Amino acid sequence: MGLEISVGSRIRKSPFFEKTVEEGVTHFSIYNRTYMATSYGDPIGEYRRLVDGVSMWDVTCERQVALKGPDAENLTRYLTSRNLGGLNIGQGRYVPLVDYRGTIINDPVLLPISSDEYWLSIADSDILLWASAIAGERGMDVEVYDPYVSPLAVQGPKAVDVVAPLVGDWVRELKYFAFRETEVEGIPLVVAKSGWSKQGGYELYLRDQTKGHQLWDLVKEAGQPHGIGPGCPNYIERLESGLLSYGADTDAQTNPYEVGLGKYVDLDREDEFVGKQALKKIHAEGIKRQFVGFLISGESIASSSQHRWPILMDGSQIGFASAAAWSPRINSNIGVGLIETAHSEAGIKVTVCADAGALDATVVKLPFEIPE
Ligand code: THG
Repeated sequence: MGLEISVGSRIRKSPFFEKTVEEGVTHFSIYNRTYMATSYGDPIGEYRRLVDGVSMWDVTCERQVALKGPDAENLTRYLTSRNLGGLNIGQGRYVPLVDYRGTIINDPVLLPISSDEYWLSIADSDILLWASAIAGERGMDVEVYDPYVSPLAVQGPKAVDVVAPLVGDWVRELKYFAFRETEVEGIPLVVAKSGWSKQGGYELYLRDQTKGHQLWDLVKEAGQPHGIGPGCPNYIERLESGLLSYGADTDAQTNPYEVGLGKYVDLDREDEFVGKQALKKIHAEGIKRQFVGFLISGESIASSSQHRWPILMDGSQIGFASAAAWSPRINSNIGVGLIETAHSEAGIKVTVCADAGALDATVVKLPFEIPE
């Protein structure tokens, strides 16, 4: 049955949208009310390109929420459980956000643009509404808005050899999550060492939405000698690397401790932040679920399914798998998911109720071990 989703004007199109279509994109998802390319029809080829070479992908859906004004820094600190210490302009950080119940509501990358301007580069939930409501209720002197900036990711071991000739050799020295504002052939960019893969690479944040095609072509051309090709936030590589996918791996009860983000919670901070009291309680009581990996038996399974797969132990459900796929490097099916802490130790045998039937699986720690 050829079910299709209509492409209309109420969902945002990226400035690279036509380029992705020209490159042969076959699937989109919707993320932050934006079309997000998720496949070019060749999952293993796209994976290989990322792991062995270089891939470029459109993450316009990772919207920026700009906080600007005298209280921008106060608001930033109040919104996240992380202790930001001395914030350095030009040095980004991963800053999970929780609500007043201590539940994760987003896991943005923070970009301190200047002393009175901070961007939250967000995952899939409405942080603009959240941040502007909190700022308004607290009477803070800060503007909260979408600055219309669209990231283009260049990822893979050869990404540096594509981006350095284009932008400058200084990108070779950038620390992880560090960034700088620059221009390439008149295109205003923020260039960051970041991206949702563990293969290394950069994100080029496009600041002029009329120049998407031009930027796409420049990157593609610079990447030709290195075999660059189009890709998407990669389903298989992120599983292997144990990168969290907010909204896929998390549910309406997930707290940071369950999914390995406890290191971004500082309960000893003297200042208040959203969720502090709830997180103290959760921490004192101990977590009931844990985010783990699964090595899953059987023939190669297609990338996951439309639903979460129940995980059983001795016939009772102990959690769910939120994503699963064949891993070419591990040479096995793998998955990730949240299961009861009591049964989350590495080596425990479980059953994954996949679409195609019950599969034997073993619990492993994240990230997966990748053989050389
Ligand atoms: N790009 C941009 N914004 C984003 C994402 C992105 N916002 C939402 C989402 N993706 C954020 N999620 C992550 C999760 C992990 C990492 C990056 C984005 C990551 N983590 C490293 C790790 O786990 O090893 C480093 C963590 C650290 O140093 O603290 O890279 O893709 N623009």
